[in-house]
Amino acid sequence: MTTLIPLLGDQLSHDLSSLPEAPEDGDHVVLMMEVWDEARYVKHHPQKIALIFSAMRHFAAELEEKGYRVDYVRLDDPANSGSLTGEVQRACERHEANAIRITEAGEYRVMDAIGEWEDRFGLPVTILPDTRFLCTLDEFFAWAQGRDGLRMEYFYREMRRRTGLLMDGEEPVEGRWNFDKENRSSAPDDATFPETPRFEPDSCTKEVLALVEERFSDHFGSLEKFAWPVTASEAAEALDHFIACRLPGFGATQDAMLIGEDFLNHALLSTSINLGLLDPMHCCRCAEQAYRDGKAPIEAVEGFIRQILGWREYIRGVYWWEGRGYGEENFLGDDRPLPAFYWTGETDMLCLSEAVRSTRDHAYAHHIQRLMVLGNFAMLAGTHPKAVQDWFLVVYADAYEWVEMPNVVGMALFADGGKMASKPYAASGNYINKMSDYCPSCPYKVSKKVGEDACPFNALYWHFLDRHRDKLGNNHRLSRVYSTWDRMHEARREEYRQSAENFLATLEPAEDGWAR
Ligand code: FAD
Ligand code: DLZ
Ligand code: SF4
Repeated sequence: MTTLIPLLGDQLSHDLSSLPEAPEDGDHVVLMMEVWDEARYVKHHPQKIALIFSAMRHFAAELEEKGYRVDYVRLDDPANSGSLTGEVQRACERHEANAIRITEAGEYRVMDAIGEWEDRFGLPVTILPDTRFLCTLDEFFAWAQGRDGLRMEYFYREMRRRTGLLMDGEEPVEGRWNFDKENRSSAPDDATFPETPRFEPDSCTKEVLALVEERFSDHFGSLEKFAWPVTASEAAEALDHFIACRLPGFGATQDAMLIGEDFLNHALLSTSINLGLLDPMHCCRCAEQAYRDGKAPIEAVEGFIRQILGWREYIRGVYWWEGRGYGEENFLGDDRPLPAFYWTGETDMLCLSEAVRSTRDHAYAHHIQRLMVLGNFAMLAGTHPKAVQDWFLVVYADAYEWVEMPNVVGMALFADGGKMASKPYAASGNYINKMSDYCPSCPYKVSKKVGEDACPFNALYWHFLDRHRDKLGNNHRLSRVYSTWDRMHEARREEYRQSAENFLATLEPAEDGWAR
């Protein structure tokens, strides 16, 4: 009785629910497959494909070393059918499997494929929950049931209580749940940041890099600076380095942006956590320990833990709670194609060209660049949510639909009409100027509100609020900005409208073929 255990590219955890605890527990074969369909359903950044393939190959070797039977299908295997279903079918025949066991996939698309296997192959298929999250889907659904808005802050408090993280008995440590106010400073111009560890490619990764270079050279992004952790031990090293060197400054510079500083004090751990190389609870516990040992301040540690225990779990819950239709939402009725510069980086707006450059070089941009520069601009310009989703899914090494899509739809674009955020994350150039050192070096003038050389964010901000007044006008969190707008002379308002429209007319749409 052979059980086939297909293990997906983002399921690289030794305690995965589908894996037997010990290799000798029953007759089974673990199937891992590099397939064209997964590598190409969107045109992922080459670093993302290389990261996944290299991490898969390293993980397969670790399983074999522990004594598991592993069947690993490489992308360039001439018999490779190119799809997960095709490879599972071939493996069932090769190993005369009587049953299939798999841990649930992270997204609807792959779950749909798995759902067909039982009928297709005439074998029992057991789908086990993914236990690598800190909140089960049933727990999340119970929390979400009957609520009007799904506010992350309340979910997060419940998770703190449930896990005991940063709790003194029933109370949050230092008497507060959230230290965000302390985490909104801009980075001083002379700030220095510790080097992030680079994980130099070993021979396995080099082989993968050559494969990816050859097969995916038409994708957006460069492979040159590839330095991601590809094993659990490298990921553990990255975590230790972050806790010791960057966590203490994490809070203070969390929302800051600086020219040429692509990482600041960010953790760079999302790729490892999402692949399963790092356990999210372990990350939180290590950060908490640093606080308890007096090595990192509460605002840094609370901020970091909130990202993982709060945001990450909440985003995943929203993805499954809202259902597949969530990706179709378009509350603001936006229909503009994605501007070409998201792919080419060719724009004079320095904040945007810097964010695209970092994205191209590292398959990474930090949160505030994603939300307040790239996302904010896409929303202010009225870009179609599907085009924005495709871009975010393609370009980041940590992007999987379950995490990318709610972040784009609910957080960046307000395309869900406020299920996640109580107001749009819309900002003018003033915010970017406050949080970064970009504006003095930008050809646009952030202090100018309208006209050809004015910072485009300024007029776009008002244009956005004005054109969506029917949908946003009664949002009480926007009442002050709408009063400001109403107090302006009509001639001034018209200048803003005209300036924004003149700018929008200059935006070149992206050519087809970059994302799919
Ligand atoms: P840090 O800033 O150091 O944060 C620590 C950890 O917290 C991250 O590693 C991550 O695991 C978690 N985290 C923080 N914020 C979020 C969040 N909003 N959602 C989920 N986890 C979070 N994150 C992804 O993992 N994949 C994506 O595809 C993705 N797409 C995004 C798209 C948009 C429009 C926005 C606004 C955010 C997106 N994020 C995504 C969330 C966040 O930007 C990244 O997790 C973060 O930038 C990763 O870098 P880091 O590890 O240095 O994170
Ligand atoms: C993202 C990805 C890529 C690029 N390639 C593979 C692959 O070749 N084989 C595989 O098993 N998984 C891959 N993945 C990850 C899957 O797409 C992932 O399991 C789904 O996105 C669900 O989160
Ligand atoms: Fe960005 Fe405007 Fe500042 Fe230029 S002036 S960097 S466009 S915010």
